[in-house]
Amino acid sequence: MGLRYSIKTSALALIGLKVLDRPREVLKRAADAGYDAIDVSGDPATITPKIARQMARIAASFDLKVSAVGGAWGAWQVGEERDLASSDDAARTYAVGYAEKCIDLCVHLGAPSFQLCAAPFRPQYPFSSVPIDTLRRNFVRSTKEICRYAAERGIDIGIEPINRFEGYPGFLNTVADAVSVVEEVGDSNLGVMVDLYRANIEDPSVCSAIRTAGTKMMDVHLSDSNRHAPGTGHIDFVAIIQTLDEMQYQAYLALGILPATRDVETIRQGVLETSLSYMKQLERGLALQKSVYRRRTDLALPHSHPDRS
Ligand SMILES: [Mn+2]
Repeated sequence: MGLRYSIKTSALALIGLKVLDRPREVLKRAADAGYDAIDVSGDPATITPKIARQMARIAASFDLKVSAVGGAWGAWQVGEERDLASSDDAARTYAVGYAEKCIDLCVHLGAPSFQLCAAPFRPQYPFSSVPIDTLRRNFVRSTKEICRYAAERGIDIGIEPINRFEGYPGFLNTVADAVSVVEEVGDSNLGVMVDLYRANIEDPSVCSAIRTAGTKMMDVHLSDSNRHAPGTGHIDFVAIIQTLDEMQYQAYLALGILPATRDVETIRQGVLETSLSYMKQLERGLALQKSVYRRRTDLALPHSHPDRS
């Protein structure tokens, strides 16, 4: 089926491969590991247009595309408030401005899409201090502004639902929430990014999250239930690959592991060795199943059983 794989630059940084410090060496390592693309962390304050264009050129020299720019929305990532759902209009506008700078970064990098989240500055668990309707109204307004800016530059926007611990409990936690916001905004350049680790926490099942996103799905963010390498947790990747195959999914699976362990050697293996080989072995397994069952139209593939969805 030939899925395409991208690697987040933030995952490479976990093992000391910082793309801004040593772009040629780091991008070569990503290409040698078998990735098709990189997913660049949204840091427009550091990645100037010149640096971005240079990064894209070096990536292209190794046959790597730039699949997306990922938003740094969490306060832990940047230490400042970037809250698209804020009722403080100055704070909300500041977050929209950050998104616009990241959209410019997409243009310089040749990345087709940028990712949005609704992330409060302070944790809200277990209940949001702001009514859900208010959060939604603010977020929809921000998203409309961002989509307009992005459309003028040929960039797509993907909303990534996040769990109650990182986001707002009750708002934009599930893929169904994200799809309903996409439908309300109604812009054609707006879709959903499905993060498997996060969908595993809040959605009915990871495969149902993927099906719910359907044709609105942009990239899939790849990690297991423990946010470590695929195969180390309890997400059913056979069922996921089969679901993506049935949907004729064309975009990327972007590896974004962030395990609790700080053991650099196991993270290195996950980033550079095991994740891709594991996924590609499962793809080969599915191809074998399909060839066995091709002539037996009376039989469903083993993993098509409804219990697996
Ligand atoms: Mn993600």
